[in-house]
Amino acid sequence: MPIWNEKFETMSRAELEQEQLERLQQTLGRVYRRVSYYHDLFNKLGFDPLEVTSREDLRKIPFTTKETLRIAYPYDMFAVPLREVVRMQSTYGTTGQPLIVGYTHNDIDHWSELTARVLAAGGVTKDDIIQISFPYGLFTGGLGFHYGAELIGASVIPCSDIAIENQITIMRDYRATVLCCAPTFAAMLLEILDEKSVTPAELALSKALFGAESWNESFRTEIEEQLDLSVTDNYGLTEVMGPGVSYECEEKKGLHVSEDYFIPEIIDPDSGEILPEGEKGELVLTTITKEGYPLIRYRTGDITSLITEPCSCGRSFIRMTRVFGRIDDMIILNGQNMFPTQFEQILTDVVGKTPNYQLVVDRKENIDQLEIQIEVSQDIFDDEVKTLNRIERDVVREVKEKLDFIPRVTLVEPRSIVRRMKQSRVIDLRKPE
Ligand code: DLL
Repeated sequence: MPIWNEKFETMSRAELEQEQLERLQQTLGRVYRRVSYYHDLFNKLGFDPLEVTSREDLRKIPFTTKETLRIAYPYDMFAVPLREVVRMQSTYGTTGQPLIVGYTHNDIDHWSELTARVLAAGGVTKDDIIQISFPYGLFTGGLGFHYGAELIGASVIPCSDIAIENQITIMRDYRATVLCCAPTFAAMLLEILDEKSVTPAELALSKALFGAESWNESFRTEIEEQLDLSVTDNYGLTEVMGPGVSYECEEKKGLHVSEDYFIPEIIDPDSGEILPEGEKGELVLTTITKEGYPLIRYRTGDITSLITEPCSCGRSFIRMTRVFGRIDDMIILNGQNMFPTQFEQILTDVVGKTPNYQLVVDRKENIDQLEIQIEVSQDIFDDEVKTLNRIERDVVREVKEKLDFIPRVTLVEPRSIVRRMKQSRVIDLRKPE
């Protein structure tokens, strides 16, 4: 698979670290001069950006949290005057107060470079026809990939606000070779292709790039087999840029972080201690090129780990493992921490493919209760009670064995659980403590 930017993506670690240091020094100077939050913070700490001589000096600065960004809403974290901002994007806003992020011309150019790397690593070339099914608008997925795809020279079909049935017609008639979307969209696509009896042979798709939500290896296998294509994962977040922070290559063994733009760290989410290499914890990112909305040691809330071992693709960037979950999505049941992805794996193993599901948490007489609602296909639903009972029993047994908790399982008909991008899998009915 061609590497989009050989010079940077395969740079020696020594050169890369030197580049990072220089970009970090510039960024720290910029935020000190232009963002009052960092100006006051550095003064309080007695931290002088001019004295930064190694990447490790970064550790002297406390983390930036989402709360800080919320307090600064709308424009107080911007590091340039609004006349230099050429685009604004916002967090999707499904929960809490949205955040606005501003980009300068240079930021947009950098962002296009970053998503071009993601697309090229997923096999996209100028000969491809790429259907971008991420929402365009304040959400960063649509426009983020659009610019990267144009930079590569692929033919873009900006397809977001069209009903999925019509997207299938477009995909087939326009001979789209690449699909760029959220895993939720892909799951719905599979269902509708099946209902309409559209076969992969009628489509020209050979690659798909999924991001914006967590998904798992079983789903990759399922979609690769059913649609006869290759799928890669990519990760990003609005506050830090949008898509383009990290991406899988053809090896599909972790996501390369574009380290010439972002410095990653992994911390213990409770203590804030930096964790040893390879340990799972919260990802913290520092932007080192951004002009409009630079962030220093931003706590992403995403759980992952870093892999420093070189990848056989030739890229020298560190890799992060698939996002295991978000700290906000962690469910605490009778004092034990669990993540939806852990349930998802169990359900996938029992049902044979990743089902649509929902975790409903409640508390009765001071004891936490969990109901797992699982959508099953119409055939299974109409099948003998024996099959339904087996699924219920197996899920209860596996959850008890793997997560040490006894849930209640309810099997529901297809399409009875909301399936929407970024929809949380957890409904917590417990009153706040
Ligand atoms: O989801 C940006 C994006 C768009 C990334 C398209 C990839 C593709 P936000 O709406 O700000 O931005 O949501 C960011 O989504 O903190 C993660 O929790 C989650 N997320 C993003 N990519 C992945 C992924 C975009 N590949 C939040 N796997 C992040 C798991 C992901 N979770």
